Amino acid sequence: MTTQVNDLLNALGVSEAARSGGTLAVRSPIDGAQIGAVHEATVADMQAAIARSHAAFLVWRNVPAPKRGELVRLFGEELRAHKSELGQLVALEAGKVTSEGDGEVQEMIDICDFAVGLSRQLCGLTIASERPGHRMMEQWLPLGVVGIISAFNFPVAVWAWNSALALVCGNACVWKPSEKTPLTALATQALFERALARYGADAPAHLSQVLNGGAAVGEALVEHPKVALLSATGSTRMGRAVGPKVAARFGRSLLELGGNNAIIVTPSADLELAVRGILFGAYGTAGQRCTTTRRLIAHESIHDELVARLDRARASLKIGSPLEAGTLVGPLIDKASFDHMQQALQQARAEGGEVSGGTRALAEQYPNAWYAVPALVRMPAQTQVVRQETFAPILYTLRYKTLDEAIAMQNDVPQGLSSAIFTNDLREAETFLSASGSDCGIANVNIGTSGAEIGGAFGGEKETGGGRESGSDAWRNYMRRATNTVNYSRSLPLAQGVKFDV
Ligand code: UN1
Repeated sequence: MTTQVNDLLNALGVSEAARSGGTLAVRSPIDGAQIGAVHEATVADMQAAIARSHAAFLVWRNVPAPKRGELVRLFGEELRAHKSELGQLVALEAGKVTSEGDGEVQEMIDICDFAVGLSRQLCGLTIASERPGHRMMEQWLPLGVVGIISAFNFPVAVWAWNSALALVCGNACVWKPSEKTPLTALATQALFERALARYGADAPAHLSQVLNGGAAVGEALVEHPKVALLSATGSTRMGRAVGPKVAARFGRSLLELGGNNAIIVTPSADLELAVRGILFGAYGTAGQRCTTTRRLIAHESIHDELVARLDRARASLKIGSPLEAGTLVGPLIDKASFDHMQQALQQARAEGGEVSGGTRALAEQYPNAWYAVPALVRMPAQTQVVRQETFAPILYTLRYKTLDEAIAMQNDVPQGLSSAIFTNDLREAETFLSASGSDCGIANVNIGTSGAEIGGAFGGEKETGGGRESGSDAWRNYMRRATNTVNYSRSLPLAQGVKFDV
């Protein structure tokens, strides 16, 4: 495992010195083996990095946006050329199955392409002025230093959503990755630096920096007054700590926090499609996506049949090393995660749930890793445990009588990220998407809750934090809006008919 990781890091351009001899031990969730010892930044390092980043911003903001796009285009080229190496490293460090590791790098490439196009379309409005000989317009201007805190489960793609947009928008970035995935971050940084070197002299150094370290280093990023936007992905608990601190200094934050995503299946649904959508949503990535399907709300007329089919399919999912062909469910990230899963299952039983699966798997083969049999839990009602996000492969199943009841149940959780309905009834689909339907940032019909494309805005409401990243007009988060009124007449009329004649 270590040799494999070292070969990949060499190919990706991460120096031996950067990945060994440090205090942050990195373990592969595949077998628990140590695969690196990364140097940790101090709070002072973070502060110095933010100062360098601000200096880079002062230069970069004046480079025309389409020229800034050229840097992101070159970065996208590096990612294309190294897709399989970086994807493999994601598999080794985060424990994702290879196709999902590769898919994550594809997501980075896609957002780079999107950002390059955007670099010629950072448009503001022209607005009619009530005054003769006046023109009003708005401009979108670079914002400043963008701090990015990312989670282990999408160790590189979510950073790319933020940084590709932030860079074309004229900002400089400082990245604090998850302590569980520092190697993929170093590799991404190395690829970015190659792009920077190819771009040449117009780009300032320190346009994008990565600092590995613990909570104190992250906190220094959150609290620094020069960080204009702090984009954080992770648990609602983390967001509760970060959001108020950024707000207290009137900084901007973009929060992408927990989800508790449900799929409603109605009597008219294509059950075959629904089973496939629910299986990937609930158990893909071993239940460790913020968009993972955690609840199934099925109509009482089809509930038993659907749940029985799901349960059979669940039991046949191949659990194993993500590097082996055919594996669909890899390991949990660590023991703490497995323990949380067990606690949730125990609580579910106490609340009347009937649990299938959920036990430890492959313990003999991998005594230091944490594989779990995906769990399906038939719940009598949406009890407390169902209302919380447990970052593990647990699907709670619930039954409903009327669509109104199903939608109310789907919305009756603190989180509001993703949701879906499987139906062939147009009325049901449109009701679900309407103002009185799903209250989530993402609402789908006949596809699952996870695996969103980058072209749409990504994020959700309530405890999910309200942020929108990635596609659509999410770029506006990374810019400041200036409203300009230009007077090209020879008089000075005041708005609203106010007179002030001197
Ligand atoms: C996350 O889990 O933080 O929609 C992001 C999806 C992925 C992104 C998930 N494109 O599942």
